[in-house]
Amino acid sequence: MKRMLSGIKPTGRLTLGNYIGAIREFVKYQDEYEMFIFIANQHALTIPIKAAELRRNTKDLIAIYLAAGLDPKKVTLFLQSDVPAHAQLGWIMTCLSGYGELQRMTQFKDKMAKQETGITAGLFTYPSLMAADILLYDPEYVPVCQDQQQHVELTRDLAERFNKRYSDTFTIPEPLVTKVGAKIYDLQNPTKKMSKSESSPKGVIDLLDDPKSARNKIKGAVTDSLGHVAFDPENQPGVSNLLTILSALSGESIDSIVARYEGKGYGDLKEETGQAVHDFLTALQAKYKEILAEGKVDAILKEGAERASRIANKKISKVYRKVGLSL
Ligand code: ATP
Ligand code: LTN
Repeated sequence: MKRMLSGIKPTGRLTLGNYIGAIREFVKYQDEYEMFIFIANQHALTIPIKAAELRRNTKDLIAIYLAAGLDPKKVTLFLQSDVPAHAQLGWIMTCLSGYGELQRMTQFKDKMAKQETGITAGLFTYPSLMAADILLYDPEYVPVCQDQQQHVELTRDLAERFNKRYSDTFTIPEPLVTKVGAKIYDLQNPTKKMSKSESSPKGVIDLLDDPKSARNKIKGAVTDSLGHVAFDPENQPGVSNLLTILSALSGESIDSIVARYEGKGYGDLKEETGQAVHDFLTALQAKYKEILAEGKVDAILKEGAERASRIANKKISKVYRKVGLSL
Protein backbone atom coordinates (compact mmCIF):
# COMPACT_ATOMS: atom_id res chain seq x y z
CA MET A 1 0.00 0.00 0.00
CA LYS A 2 1.29 3.44 -0.90
CA ARG A 3 1.61 5.92 1.92
CA MET A 4 -0.31 9.21 2.13
CA LEU A 5 -0.04 12.00 4.66
CA SER A 6 -1.91 15.20 5.33
CA GLY A 7 -2.13 17.83 8.05
CA ILE A 8 -5.07 19.90 9.16
CA LYS A 9 -4.69 23.24 10.89
CA PRO A 10 -7.04 23.61 13.89
CA THR A 11 -7.69 27.30 13.42
CA GLY A 12 -11.42 27.52 13.02
CA ARG A 13 -14.59 25.55 12.93
CA LEU A 14 -15.11 23.29 9.94
CA THR A 15 -17.48 24.11 7.10
CA LEU A 16 -19.48 22.10 4.62
CA GLY A 17 -16.76 23.11 2.12
CA ASN A 18 -14.12 21.41 4.26
CA TYR A 19 -16.28 18.30 4.46
CA ILE A 20 -17.00 18.00 0.75
CA GLY A 21 -13.56 19.16 -0.41
CA ALA A 22 -11.32 17.41 2.10
CA ILE A 23 -12.80 15.25 4.87
CA ARG A 24 -14.88 13.14 2.52
CA GLU A 25 -11.82 12.56 0.32
CA PHE A 26 -9.76 11.42 3.30
CA VAL A 27 -12.46 8.93 4.26
CA LYS A 28 -12.29 7.48 0.75
CA TYR A 29 -8.49 7.38 0.75
CA GLN A 30 -8.25 5.40 3.98
CA ASP A 31 -9.07 2.16 2.17
CA GLU A 32 -6.65 2.76 -0.67
CA TYR A 33 -3.60 4.10 1.16
CA GLU A 34 -1.67 3.72 4.35
CA MET A 35 -2.78 7.06 5.80
CA PHE A 36 -1.27 9.44 8.31
CA ILE A 37 -3.38 12.40 9.35
CA PHE A 38 -2.19 14.82 11.95
CA ILE A 39 -3.55 17.97 13.53
CA ALA A 40 -1.04 20.69 12.71
CA ASN A 41 -1.43 22.41 16.07
CA GLN A 42 2.04 23.95 16.00
CA HIS A 43 1.08 25.66 12.73
CA ALA A 44 -1.95 27.12 14.51
CA LEU A 45 0.43 29.19 16.65
CA THR A 46 1.62 31.17 13.62
CA ILE A 47 -1.34 33.47 14.21
CA PRO A 48 -2.42 34.53 17.72
CA ILE A 49 -4.88 32.04 19.20
CA LYS A 50 -6.11 31.58 22.76
CA ALA A 51 -5.11 28.32 24.45
CA ALA A 52 -8.71 27.38 25.28
CA GLU A 53 -9.76 27.98 21.70
CA LEU A 54 -6.92 25.89 20.30
CA ARG A 55 -7.80 23.06 22.68
CA ARG A 56 -11.48 23.18 21.75
CA ASN A 57 -10.80 23.39 18.02
CA THR A 58 -8.46 20.41 18.22
CA LYS A 59 -10.96 18.20 20.05
CA ASP A 60 -13.81 19.26 17.76
CA LEU A 61 -11.74 18.60 14.69
CA ILE A 62 -10.88 15.08 15.74
CA ALA A 63 -14.42 14.27 16.81
CA ILE A 64 -15.78 15.56 13.48
CA TYR A 65 -13.25 13.56 11.45
CA LEU A 66 -14.13 10.43 13.37
CA ALA A 67 -17.86 11.16 13.04
CA ALA A 68 -17.40 11.61 9.29
CA GLY A 69 -16.00 8.09 9.05
CA LEU A 70 -12.25 8.16 9.58
CA ASP A 71 -11.36 4.86 11.17
CA PRO A 72 -8.46 5.01 13.65
CA LYS A 73 -7.70 1.36 12.89
CA LYS A 74 -6.96 2.25 9.28
CA VAL A 75 -5.55 5.76 9.76
CA THR A 76 -2.80 6.92 12.07
CA LEU A 77 -4.36 10.01 13.64
CA PHE A 78 -2.20 12.16 15.91
CA LEU A 79 -1.25 15.61 17.13
CA GLN A 80 1.85 17.19 15.62
CA SER A 81 3.01 18.40 19.05
CA ASP A 82 2.89 14.84 20.42
CA VAL A 83 5.73 13.90 18.08
CA PRO A 84 8.69 16.21 18.84
CA ALA A 85 10.54 15.02 15.74
CA HIS A 86 8.38 17.49 13.74
CA ALA A 87 9.93 20.47 15.55
CA GLN A 88 13.38 18.85 15.42
CA LEU A 89 13.35 18.27 11.67
CA GLY A 90 11.53 21.59 11.26
CA TRP A 91 14.61 23.45 12.45
CA ILE A 92 16.86 21.57 10.07
CA MET A 93 14.48 22.31 7.17
CA THR A 94 14.39 25.99 8.19
CA CYS A 95 18.17 26.06 7.95
CA LEU A 96 18.03 24.38 4.56
CA SER A 97 15.47 26.88 3.19
CA GLY A 98 16.59 30.03 1.43
CA TYR A 99 15.32 33.36 2.73
CA GLY A 100 14.39 34.35 -0.82
CA GLU A 101 12.74 31.00 -1.39
CA LEU A 102 10.39 31.56 1.55
CA GLN A 103 9.74 35.13 0.43
CA ARG A 104 8.40 33.76 -2.83
CA MET A 105 5.64 31.71 -1.15
CA THR A 106 2.43 33.27 -2.47
CA GLN A 107 0.43 32.64 0.69
CA PHE A 108 2.94 34.66 2.67
CA LYS A 109 3.16 37.34 -0.01
CA ASP A 110 -0.64 37.68 0.00
CA LYS A 111 -0.69 38.20 3.75
CA MET A 112 2.05 40.81 3.46
CA ALA A 113 0.25 42.56 0.61
CA LYS A 114 -2.91 42.82 2.72
CA GLN A 115 -0.70 44.59 5.27
CA GLU A 116 -2.11 42.49 8.03
CA THR A 117 -0.67 43.40 11.39
CA GLY A 118 0.98 40.93 13.72
CA ILE A 119 2.75 38.88 11.05
CA THR A 120 5.03 36.53 12.94
CA ALA A 121 8.36 34.98 11.98
CA GLY A 122 6.60 31.63 12.35
CA LEU A 123 4.22 32.52 9.54
CA PHE A 124 7.23 33.18 7.36
CA THR A 125 9.06 29.93 8.15
CA TYR A 126 6.06 27.63 8.46
CA PRO A 127 6.50 26.08 4.99
CA SER A 128 9.80 24.66 6.28
CA LEU A 129 8.02 23.07 9.23
CA MET A 130 5.42 21.74 6.83
CA ALA A 131 8.22 20.16 4.79
CA ALA A 132 9.45 18.44 7.95
CA ASP A 133 5.91 17.22 8.74
CA ILE A 134 5.85 15.50 5.40
CA LEU A 135 9.41 14.22 5.01
CA LEU A 136 9.51 12.44 8.37
CA TYR A 137 7.12 9.82 7.03
CA ASP A 138 8.26 9.28 3.42
CA PRO A 139 4.74 9.52 1.96
CA GLU A 140 4.29 9.08 -1.78
CA TYR A 141 1.26 11.41 -1.81
CA VAL A 142 0.19 14.55 0.02
CA PRO A 143 -3.41 15.66 -0.62
CA VAL A 144 -3.66 19.43 -0.33
CA CYS A 145 -5.77 22.33 -1.55
CA GLN A 146 -4.51 24.58 -4.32
CA ASP A 147 -3.05 27.19 -1.92
CA GLN A 148 -0.82 24.54 -0.36
CA GLN A 149 0.57 23.12 -3.57
CA GLN A 150 3.50 25.52 -3.63
CA HIS A 151 4.48 24.39 -0.14
CA VAL A 152 4.61 20.79 -1.30
CA GLU A 153 6.77 21.90 -4.25
CA LEU A 154 9.10 23.54 -1.72
CA THR A 155 9.11 20.29 0.25
CA ARG A 156 10.24 18.44 -2.86
CA ASP A 157 13.07 20.95 -3.42
CA LEU A 158 14.22 20.68 0.18
CA ALA A 159 14.15 16.89 0.05
CA GLU A 160 16.21 16.85 -3.12
CA ARG A 161 18.64 19.38 -1.66
CA PHE A 162 19.11 17.28 1.47
CA ASN A 163 19.48 14.04 -0.49
CA LYS A 164 22.11 15.63 -2.69
CA ARG A 165 24.02 17.39 0.08
CA TYR A 166 24.15 14.36 2.39
CA SER A 167 22.85 11.14 0.84
CA ASP A 168 19.55 9.57 -0.10
CA THR A 169 17.30 10.08 2.93
CA PHE A 170 13.84 11.31 1.92
CA THR A 171 11.18 10.14 -0.53
CA ILE A 172 10.16 12.94 -2.91
CA PRO A 173 6.42 13.43 -2.29
CA GLU A 174 3.79 14.13 -4.92
CA PRO A 175 1.04 16.73 -4.21
CA LEU A 176 -2.51 15.51 -4.89
CA VAL A 177 -4.49 18.67 -5.51
CA THR A 178 -8.20 18.53 -4.77
CA LYS A 179 -10.35 18.32 -7.89
CA VAL A 180 -12.16 21.46 -9.02
CA GLY A 181 -15.60 19.84 -8.98
CA ALA A 182 -15.42 19.40 -5.25
CA LYS A 183 -15.17 23.10 -4.52
CA ILE A 184 -18.07 24.64 -2.61
CA TYR A 185 -18.85 28.33 -2.89
CA ASP A 186 -20.20 30.98 -0.56
CA LEU A 187 -24.03 30.79 -0.58
CA GLN A 188 -24.34 34.57 -0.69
CA ASN A 189 -21.49 35.18 -3.10
CA PRO A 190 -21.22 32.03 -5.22
CA THR A 191 -18.09 32.99 -7.13
CA LYS A 192 -16.10 33.02 -3.87
CA LYS A 193 -15.01 29.92 -1.97
CA MET A 194 -17.08 29.05 1.10
CA SER A 195 -14.58 29.96 3.77
CA LYS A 196 -14.79 30.23 7.54
CA SER A 197 -12.56 33.26 7.67
CA GLU A 198 -13.91 35.17 4.70
CA SER A 199 -17.60 34.33 4.18
CA SER A 200 -20.49 36.07 5.94
CA PRO A 201 -22.36 33.81 8.41
CA LYS A 202 -25.25 33.45 5.93
CA GLY A 203 -22.89 32.32 3.19
CA VAL A 204 -21.19 29.54 5.10
CA ILE A 205 -22.50 26.34 6.64
CA ASP A 206 -20.64 25.32 9.74
CA LEU A 207 -20.66 21.56 10.35
CA LEU A 208 -21.84 22.30 13.89
CA ASP A 209 -24.61 24.72 12.79
CA ASP A 210 -28.09 23.96 13.97
CA PRO A 211 -29.48 21.80 11.09
CA LYS A 212 -32.62 23.93 10.80
CA SER A 213 -30.69 27.15 10.43
CA ALA A 214 -28.44 25.45 7.86
CA ARG A 215 -31.55 24.52 5.89
CA ASN A 216 -32.62 28.17 5.98
CA LYS A 217 -29.24 29.29 4.72
CA ILE A 218 -29.70 27.03 1.68
CA LYS A 219 -33.18 28.44 1.14
CA GLY A 220 -31.71 31.94 1.22
CA ALA A 221 -28.89 31.10 -1.19
CA VAL A 222 -28.27 33.57 -4.01
CA THR A 223 -29.22 32.17 -7.45
CA ASP A 224 -29.95 34.00 -10.72
CA SER A 225 -32.87 35.08 -12.87
CA LEU A 226 -32.52 32.52 -15.67
CA GLY A 227 -35.06 30.26 -14.02
CA HIS A 228 -33.96 26.81 -15.21
CA VAL A 229 -31.84 24.30 -13.36
CA ALA A 230 -28.56 23.68 -15.18
CA PHE A 231 -24.98 23.00 -14.18
CA ASP A 232 -23.24 26.05 -15.59
CA PRO A 233 -20.76 27.44 -13.04
CA GLU A 234 -19.94 30.41 -15.22
CA ASN A 235 -23.45 31.76 -15.86
CA GLN A 236 -25.32 30.11 -13.00
CA PRO A 237 -22.81 29.86 -10.15
CA GLY A 238 -25.40 29.79 -7.35
CA VAL A 239 -27.51 27.02 -8.87
CA SER A 240 -24.42 25.04 -9.82
CA ASN A 241 -23.19 25.29 -6.25
CA LEU A 242 -26.48 23.87 -4.93
CA LEU A 243 -26.21 21.03 -7.45
CA THR A 244 -22.66 20.26 -6.32
CA ILE A 245 -23.76 20.18 -2.67
CA LEU A 246 -26.78 17.98 -3.34
CA SER A 247 -24.78 15.60 -5.51
CA ALA A 248 -21.97 15.34 -2.93
CA LEU A 249 -24.35 14.57 -0.08
CA SER A 250 -26.72 12.24 -1.92
CA GLY A 251 -24.28 10.43 -4.19
CA GLU A 252 -26.55 11.06 -7.19
CA SER A 253 -24.72 12.44 -10.23
CA ILE A 254 -25.23 16.08 -11.18
CA ASP A 255 -26.52 15.05 -14.62
CA SER A 256 -29.17 12.87 -13.09
CA ILE A 257 -30.32 15.63 -10.71
CA VAL A 258 -30.48 18.14 -13.57
CA ALA A 259 -32.59 15.68 -15.59
CA ARG A 260 -35.03 15.33 -12.69
CA TYR A 261 -35.38 19.11 -12.54
CA GLU A 262 -36.51 19.52 -16.12
CA GLY A 263 -39.38 22.03 -15.95
CA LYS A 264 -39.00 22.61 -12.19
CA GLY A 265 -37.81 25.78 -10.48
CA TYR A 266 -35.17 26.84 -7.98
CA GLY A 267 -37.58 26.62 -5.04
CA ASP A 268 -37.76 22.84 -5.33
CA LEU A 269 -34.01 22.52 -5.72
CA LYS A 270 -33.44 24.62 -2.60
CA GLU A 271 -36.00 22.56 -0.72
CA GLU A 272 -34.32 19.26 -1.61
CA THR A 273 -30.77 20.53 -1.07
CA GLY A 274 -31.77 22.16 2.22
CA GLN A 275 -33.28 18.89 3.42
CA ALA A 276 -30.18 16.93 2.38
CA VAL A 277 -27.95 19.33 4.31
CA HIS A 278 -30.30 19.19 7.31
CA ASP A 279 -30.28 15.39 7.41
CA PHE A 280 -26.55 15.15 6.85
CA LEU A 281 -25.76 17.57 9.70
CA THR A 282 -28.23 15.87 12.04
CA ALA A 283 -26.58 12.48 11.56
CA LEU A 284 -23.02 13.86 11.70
CA GLN A 285 -23.68 15.85 14.88
CA ALA A 286 -25.27 12.87 16.62
CA LYS A 287 -22.11 10.82 15.99
CA TYR A 288 -19.91 13.76 16.97
CA LYS A 289 -21.67 14.07 20.33
CA GLU A 290 -21.45 10.35 20.90
CA ILE A 291 -17.70 10.33 20.23
CA LEU A 292 -17.07 13.19 22.64
CA ALA A 293 -19.30 11.59 25.28
CA GLU A 294 -17.46 8.26 24.99
CA GLY A 295 -14.22 10.07 25.81
CA LYS A 296 -12.15 7.92 23.44
CA VAL A 297 -10.36 10.76 21.70
CA ASP A 298 -7.41 10.80 24.09
CA ALA A 299 -6.75 7.09 23.70
CA ILE A 300 -6.94 7.31 19.90
CA LEU A 301 -4.44 10.17 19.88
CA LYS A 302 -2.10 8.37 22.24
CA GLU A 303 -2.01 5.31 20.05
CA GLY A 304 -1.62 7.45 16.92
CA ALA A 305 1.31 9.34 18.46
CA GLU A 306 3.01 6.06 19.35
CA ARG A 307 2.70 4.70 15.84
CA ALA A 308 3.82 7.99 14.27
CA SER A 309 6.74 8.37 16.69
CA ARG A 310 8.17 4.99 15.78
CA ILE A 311 8.57 6.12 12.18
CA ALA A 312 9.47 9.75 12.88
CA ASN A 313 12.09 8.95 15.53
CA LYS A 314 13.91 6.59 13.23
CA LYS A 315 14.03 9.26 10.57
CA ILE A 316 15.21 12.03 12.84
CA SER A 317 18.02 9.83 14.24
CA LYS A 318 19.17 9.18 10.72
CA VAL A 319 19.09 12.91 9.89
CA TYR A 320 20.94 13.85 13.09
CA ARG A 321 23.69 11.39 12.16
CA LYS A 322 23.96 12.67 8.62
CA VAL A 323 24.14 16.37 9.47
CA GLY A 324 26.57 15.85 12.33
CA LEU A 325 24.36 16.67 15.29
CA SER A 326 24.71 13.29 16.91
CA LEU A 327 28.20 12.13 17.70
P1 ATP B 1 -9.99 29.72 5.56
O1 ATP B 1 -11.40 29.98 5.95
O2 ATP B 1 -8.99 30.23 6.55
O3 ATP B 1 -9.69 30.09 4.13
P2 ATP B 1 -10.60 27.11 4.85
O4 ATP B 1 -11.95 26.93 5.46
O5 ATP B 1 -10.50 27.44 3.42
O6 ATP B 1 -9.79 28.18 5.67
P3 ATP B 1 -8.36 25.34 4.89
O7 ATP B 1 -7.77 25.00 6.22
O8 ATP B 1 -7.63 26.25 4.01
O9 ATP B 1 -9.85 25.80 5.18
O10 ATP B 1 -8.68 24.02 4.08
C1 ATP B 1 -8.75 22.73 4.63
C2 ATP B 1 -9.17 21.78 3.54
O11 ATP B 1 -10.54 21.98 3.21
C3 ATP B 1 -8.40 21.94 2.24
O12 ATP B 1 -8.08 20.68 1.71
C4 ATP B 1 -9.37 22.65 1.32
O13 ATP B 1 -9.20 22.29 -0.03
C5 ATP B 1 -10.72 22.19 1.83
N1 ATP B 1 -11.70 23.25 1.62
C6 ATP B 1 -11.83 24.38 2.33
N2 ATP B 1 -12.85 25.13 1.87
C7 ATP B 1 -13.37 24.46 0.82
C8 ATP B 1 -14.44 24.71 -0.09
N3 ATP B 1 -15.18 25.80 0.00
N4 ATP B 1 -14.72 23.80 -1.04
C9 ATP B 1 -13.97 22.68 -1.13
N5 ATP B 1 -12.96 22.38 -0.32
C10 ATP B 1 -12.64 23.25 0.64
N1 LTN C 1 -0.23 24.12 5.93
C1 LTN C 1 -1.45 23.33 5.87
C2 LTN C 1 -1.52 22.32 6.98
C3 LTN C 1 -0.34 21.42 7.01
C4 LTN C 1 -0.07 20.33 6.12
C5 LTN C 1 1.17 19.78 6.55
C6 LTN C 1 -0.76 19.78 5.04
C7 LTN C 1 0.70 21.49 7.88
N2 LTN C 1 1.60 20.51 7.62
C8 LTN C 1 1.72 18.69 5.89
C9 LTN C 1 -0.18 18.69 4.39
C10 LTN C 1 1.04 18.16 4.82
C11 LTN C 1 -2.65 24.30 5.92
O1 LTN C 1 -2.48 25.43 6.30
N3 LTN C 1 -3.82 23.85 5.55
